[in-house]
Amino acid sequence: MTPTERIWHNGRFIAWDDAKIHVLSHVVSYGSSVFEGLRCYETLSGPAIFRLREHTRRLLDSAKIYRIPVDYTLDQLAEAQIELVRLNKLRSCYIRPIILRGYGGVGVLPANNPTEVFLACWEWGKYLGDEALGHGVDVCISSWNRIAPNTLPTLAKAGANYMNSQLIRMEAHHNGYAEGIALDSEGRISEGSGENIFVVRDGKIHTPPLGSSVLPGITRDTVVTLAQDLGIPLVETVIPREMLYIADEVFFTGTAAEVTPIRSIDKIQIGSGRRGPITERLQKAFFELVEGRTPDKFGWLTPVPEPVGAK
Ligand code: PPE
Repeated sequence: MTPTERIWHNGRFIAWDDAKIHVLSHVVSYGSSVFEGLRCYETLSGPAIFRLREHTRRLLDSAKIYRIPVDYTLDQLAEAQIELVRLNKLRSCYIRPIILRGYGGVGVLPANNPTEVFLACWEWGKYLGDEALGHGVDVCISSWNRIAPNTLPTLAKAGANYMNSQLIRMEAHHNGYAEGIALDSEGRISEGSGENIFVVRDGKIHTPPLGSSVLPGITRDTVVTLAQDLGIPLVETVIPREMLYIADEVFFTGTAAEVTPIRSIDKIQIGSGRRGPITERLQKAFFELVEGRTPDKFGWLTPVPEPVGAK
């Protein structure tokens, strides 16, 4: 990762190297953080942040679920992210907002632990490897289940949830797979360690509902909307594990992973073993939109003004 110049902290811009917290901050012992991940794309008319309001809303929703008080409004945080990208003079980047419980009292019950808000960004390339988008990835079903209902809330994008994601991702990596797919506590398909999942059979797309312990992905919502727009039938439904093996196409969605085809699961070839036609259509629609090559008819792109000092 190449550091950028500035990080936003509690209302002001500070140097990258100064964005630090005390080791006894509540978040370090107890995992009390919520965060986001957004991409800013270089479009034909300059840099633009994709679905800024939806991501910022989910950030505040995550904080609300965990009773973390936040002093900033959605508008203020959105504005700060635009300014962050502009100040760092980036054409395209990944933005990582983080809200955490800071240094103060000790103990699980947060007492006098101030909320710290950070917004950082950096250049981030392809998530599951350079070949992933075109050729697809080889993945496995994880031996780790996704977090069960009434344990940790999966509608919150909380730091602590990613201990579960780490187990899934590390196991997959150690066994030579690009990613792992987790089942929920009922044994139904949930999601990847950092992506939502879509399954295509006989021209119809299926994706697990929010009740299957998934993160309500913004890219998931994007693909649902694009499928509707293209007239491709899509249902949100509980999906049994074996449906993956007999699918015509399976793909992941996520801010980092974008729309990534899956070519094998547990060494069983999916469909033709290559990116399928529906995946390709959705991928094309997705990239045309985020790169500003088609009209932004859903109002999902927030332009970032020219960087300071630009010619
Ligand atoms: N599920 C999980 C568990 C998840 O972490 C992500 C995003 C998604 C689904 C897709 O959500 P969305 O980005 O809103 O479409 N994972 C982020 C974290 C990646 C990381 O390694 O850090 C991301 O894609 O930015």
